[in-house]
Amino acid sequence: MIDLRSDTVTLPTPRMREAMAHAEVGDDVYGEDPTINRLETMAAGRMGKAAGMYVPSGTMGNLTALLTHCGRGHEVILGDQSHTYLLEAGSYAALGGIHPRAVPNQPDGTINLDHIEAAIRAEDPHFPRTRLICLENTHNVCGGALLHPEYMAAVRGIAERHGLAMHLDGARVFNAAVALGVPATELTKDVDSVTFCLSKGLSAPVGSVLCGSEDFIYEARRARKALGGSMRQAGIIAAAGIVALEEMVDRLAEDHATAKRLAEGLASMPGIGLDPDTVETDIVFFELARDDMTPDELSEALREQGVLVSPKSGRRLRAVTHYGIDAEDIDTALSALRQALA
Ligand code: TLP
Repeated sequence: MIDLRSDTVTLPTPRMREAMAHAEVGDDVYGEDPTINRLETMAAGRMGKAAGMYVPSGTMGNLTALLTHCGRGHEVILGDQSHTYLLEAGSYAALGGIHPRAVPNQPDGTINLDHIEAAIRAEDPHFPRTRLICLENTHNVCGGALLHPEYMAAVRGIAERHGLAMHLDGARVFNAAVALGVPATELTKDVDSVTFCLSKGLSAPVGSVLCGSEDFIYEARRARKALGGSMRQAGIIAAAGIVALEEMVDRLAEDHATAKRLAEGLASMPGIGLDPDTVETDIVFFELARDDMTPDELSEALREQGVLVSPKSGRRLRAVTHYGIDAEDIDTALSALRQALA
């Protein structure tokens, strides 16, 4: 199978399995797992923050961040196409009483600065209190679009003027950093907290890290505990995360090149809507621009030829490249697509 459904399907590398087999472990709830401690310190360094906290998933990273920044009745401003708003089961509202203020994402993953500013609530007992602005980089549903450091700084300016905190869902922030050729810290220096995922393009089997100040992470540990996300000898899995940070970041450029190859091939096919210039990282969204076939049918026809993609809402489908997909796989996938569309 050529599995392009997501970069979450990546399997651990041989070096990861070896590191897992030999990981030194302890009880992390006592702060005594040396492998987790090492991963957290390393992750915090890569994000330019003072502290890090290992969590089982990106969803829990974002949720612990929101629960730490906001109290019940507080409001978070976030993009209406953001993963946190659309795809995290409304967890912050269900569990934290946090009110979402969804503002339209632009096709490039940003939120218009004037719209952010206009969404900030005045002090009035009728309103929830705005507390936090969340951004996503790269932006999944906006096709892996990346936010530039200048944009992050501009949003920071708004946050500071209004005394708000900023959180970044940086599930794929290393993809953005590699595509821009800048250290990830350039994209995180303006936020108070950031979650990044080890188990997407970086190929570790489990886990994300939430990073922020010492005080913030101290509080976030209580939120993680409340969610049942404090693990014990989880150094076994964190060991793969260390290998991910050491060895798997720079190679993300290969995934961006294969995504571009896929996008260019797709754009040349009649019945497919896609501008390959908009593909900046590893995610390729394309539209099935014909009525005689649904995205589900196209995806089924591809599955029969050994290629997996994800049908999404409307006429859209998503393909994501990753470790384990090379240029030859892309060419095979493209011929399968040509055949399925014929
Ligand atoms: N995204 C998954 C699915 O949930 C859609 C995927 O296949 O892309 N933030 C962003 C931007 C994400 O894309 C995801 C996962 C998460 C957070 C959540 O991470 P996990 O799956 O570890 O909870």
